[in-house]
Amino acid sequence: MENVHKSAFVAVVGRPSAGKSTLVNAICGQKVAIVSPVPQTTRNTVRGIKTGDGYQLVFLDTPGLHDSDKSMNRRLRDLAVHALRDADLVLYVIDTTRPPGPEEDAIATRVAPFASKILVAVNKIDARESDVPTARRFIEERLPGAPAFDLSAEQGTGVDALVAALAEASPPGPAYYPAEFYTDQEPVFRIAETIREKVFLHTRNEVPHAVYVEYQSHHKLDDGTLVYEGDLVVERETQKGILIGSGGSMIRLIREEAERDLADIFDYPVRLSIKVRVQADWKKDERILKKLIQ
Ligand SMILES: Nc1nc2c(ncn2[C@@H]2O[C@H](COP(=O)(O)OP(=O)(O)OP(=O)(O)O)[C@@H](O)[C@H]2O)c(=O)[nH]1
Ligand SMILES: [Mg+2]
Repeated sequence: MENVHKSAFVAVVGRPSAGKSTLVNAICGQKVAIVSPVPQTTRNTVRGIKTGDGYQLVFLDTPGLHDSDKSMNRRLRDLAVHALRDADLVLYVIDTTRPPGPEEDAIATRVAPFASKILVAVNKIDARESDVPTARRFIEERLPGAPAFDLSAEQGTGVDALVAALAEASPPGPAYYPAEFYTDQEPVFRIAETIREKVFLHTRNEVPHAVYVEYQSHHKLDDGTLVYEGDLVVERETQKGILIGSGGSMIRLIREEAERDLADIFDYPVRLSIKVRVQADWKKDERILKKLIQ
């Protein structure tokens, strides 16, 4: 039976900023999901695919679990909770640079019913503030016996051992995607996400959370360049001012950095045309949230 092909959908869960997206990128060997120091960077269930010898793992990178009853947060949480329920395996990412506390406690309670399919990534062991024994004690208390792997998603240390254990724990099953796939995201979604990542990296306070990218159109030029037009939608005029920057410096920085990253992601150049637009209270508009968060 050793040669049976195995596969699993793996829900990646954990508190905001635990390093879930960084870990999925490290495992898949490509930038599948955007990463930033700002909690709640991920707003969708992003799929990353890892195909190895005799196995395929499909990772569902979810928004950080966060208890708040704002409409947007409720939707983000629902995504993670559904992924948890439907997945074959759960990869619970713990950030060793922050003491567990009430947020981690709430997550441990939420994942406990799925204990039999949980593996734990004990992340950020490279960081100076990392406290592995405390994280290990927490896991032993809340999820006794769950396999746990010390690793640094950022540096890639310990990631192979985790992948081997996930492959081993997977049930027999087919490859769902061709071997060369590392994500199933549409190009226009990846472009919007890359733009949003730059906003998260270059703005502060409430601004990153006030932004979404609205796709308008795209077309290809004769030389193969893809031209993408989209709006950066914000909630207030002051945020619009910040995103444009003095003399347009901020929007230029966002555009140029995003174009540079996209040149690595795709095998054709991408040119971005981005406008900044105000739409007050978009976060309370269920229609927009439904479209954005899925
Ligand atoms: N030192 C260190 N930093 C890390 C590691 N993994 C992730 N980070 C950093 O932690 C921050 C959050 O990483 P993300 O991958 O965006 O975290 P996330 O869990 O996906 O966050 P949300 O999508 O907001 O829930 C970023 O600044 C990462 O660079 C690690 O292994 N070591
Ligand atoms: Mg993320």
